[in-house]
Amino acid sequence: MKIGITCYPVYGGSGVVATELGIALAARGHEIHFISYALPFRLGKLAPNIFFHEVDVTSYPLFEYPPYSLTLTSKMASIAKHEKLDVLHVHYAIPHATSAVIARQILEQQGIRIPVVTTLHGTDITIVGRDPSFAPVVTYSINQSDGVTAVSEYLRKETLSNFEIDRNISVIPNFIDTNRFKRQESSSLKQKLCPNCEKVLVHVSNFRPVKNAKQVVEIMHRLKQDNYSLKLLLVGDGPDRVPAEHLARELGIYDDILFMGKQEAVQDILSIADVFVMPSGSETFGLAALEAMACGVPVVASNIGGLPELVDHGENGFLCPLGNVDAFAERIRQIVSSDTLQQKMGDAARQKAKDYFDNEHVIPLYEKLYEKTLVATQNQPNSQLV
Ligand code: GMT
Repeated sequence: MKIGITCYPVYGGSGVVATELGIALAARGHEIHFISYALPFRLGKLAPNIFFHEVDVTSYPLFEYPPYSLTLTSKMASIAKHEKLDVLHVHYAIPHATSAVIARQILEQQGIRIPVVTTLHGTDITIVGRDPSFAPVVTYSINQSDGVTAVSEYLRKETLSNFEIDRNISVIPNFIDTNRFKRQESSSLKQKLCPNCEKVLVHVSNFRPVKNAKQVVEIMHRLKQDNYSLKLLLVGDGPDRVPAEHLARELGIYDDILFMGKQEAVQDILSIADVFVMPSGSETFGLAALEAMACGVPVVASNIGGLPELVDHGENGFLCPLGNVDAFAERIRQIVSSDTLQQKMGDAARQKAKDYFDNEHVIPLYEKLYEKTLVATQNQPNSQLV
């Protein structure tokens, strides 16, 4: 199939999922056209059947706010027509689903039919989408899509209970290439980062307030009070990085933490991790936790959102009450003080990633959905075309 994919190309779970999906689909023989304002950061080298179409953000003195959604719409319509796309798959409702629905209408006027598949990721529903200034357009765009997916059962239910949705939403979870994300311990990396053989806690995020990065520092502080030999690796960057650095200095534990910033080879860092910490205030799925699990790392996470669908409490990690720093510290203490428990939970984490979220299981679900929407669109009577 020829598939157009639109996503936010910058750091963020939805962009990662969309990009990895495009790469995986291309590896299965599909032709992929990314349509976005920048090259998706995880794309790396382009394969012969992966194309990128950049959307200009038109500037004109009259436009105090350049209408990106409209240039995106035009680009989608043009690429779909000239590249003869079979389906447009957009990630994140605002504005991508809206642009795709209008692009489809433009093409219908030219006698061209193309189904729109929308994947809901999280903040497009749980935070931004609920804002009354966006809610009507989110509702419309979801209802007008030919196929809609949510990344967890939690997000599916949230969408249905917060918006007036009159169509089916399928759950297709985040996925992972377990051949790439696997534990490949590098003793030299461990030696360099943790010269005193400390146990390693890892947190990976974009440091948006919803990720509660400062709580990770507080948790580390609690653990250090008990004289545990620990190192905390904080990977990623964003608004809460500097406040987290300040807090670490204030608490006198700055030297026990490495603020590593954005990193490409996350799997190498996860491979030397003993526990992954995710105290998020909202998380529809928790892709970063899945990456850790695939690398055999037990996860200690907030008991919220879609995280209970990923982390089985007591099996492959622990779920803690939101914001309860003491509970997080206690659970981490439990894991790092028992090699047997850590090994058992790490193995169970890797097994869950392989059994439920491997590319091999999840990518075909998208392929089936594309085929279904394509058949339904082709079977529409001509009178339904404008
Ligand atoms: O997590 C982020 O900050 C980015 C955000 C996004 O919308 O790009 O990620 C969401 O989508 C990911 C991929 O489906 C999920 O794994 C994340 O849990 C979800 N983030 C939140 O719900 C906060």
